[in-house]
Amino acid sequence: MIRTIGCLFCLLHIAFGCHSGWTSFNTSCYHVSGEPTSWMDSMKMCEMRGAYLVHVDSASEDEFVTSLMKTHGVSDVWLGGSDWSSEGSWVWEPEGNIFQYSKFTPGQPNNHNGENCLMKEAHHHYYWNDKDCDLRRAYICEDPNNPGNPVVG
Ligand SMILES: [Ca+2]
Ligand SMILES: [Ca+2]
Repeated sequence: MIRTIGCLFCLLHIAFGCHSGWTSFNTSCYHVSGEPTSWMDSMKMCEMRGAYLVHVDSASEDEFVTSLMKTHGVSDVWLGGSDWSSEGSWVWEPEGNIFQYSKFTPGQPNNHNGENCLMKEAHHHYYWNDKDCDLRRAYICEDPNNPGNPVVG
């Protein structure tokens, strides 16, 4: 039954889906950039595309992002989380929503030398880590308005 519903969504996405270069998952479209970019510049690049640096709100979305990383051959990506405004309080930027879901590597976040930006790392089994915001890495933008999703609200 689930498989049938999934296929129905696939068909809808072919007709009304995400723009070229973007991948559909639930109510959002996602774009992977392999261009090594700082966390702040990643935020800006996503905003220029009418999106935001990806917010990972569930285990299923986290698994989807992992699959995107594998498909695009990127080992580390910036996620849109930060504890920049209040040390130890992790929020999704730019709105500042507190994490409802998180998947930090054991021992992380450790604020090593003042790390405030959220990265997902292949060499830590795709778990999360706080990292130096100035590091240049790949990033994933999320556009929450998936035109292929028939559910409104
Ligand atoms: Ca920190
Ligand atoms: Ca860290």
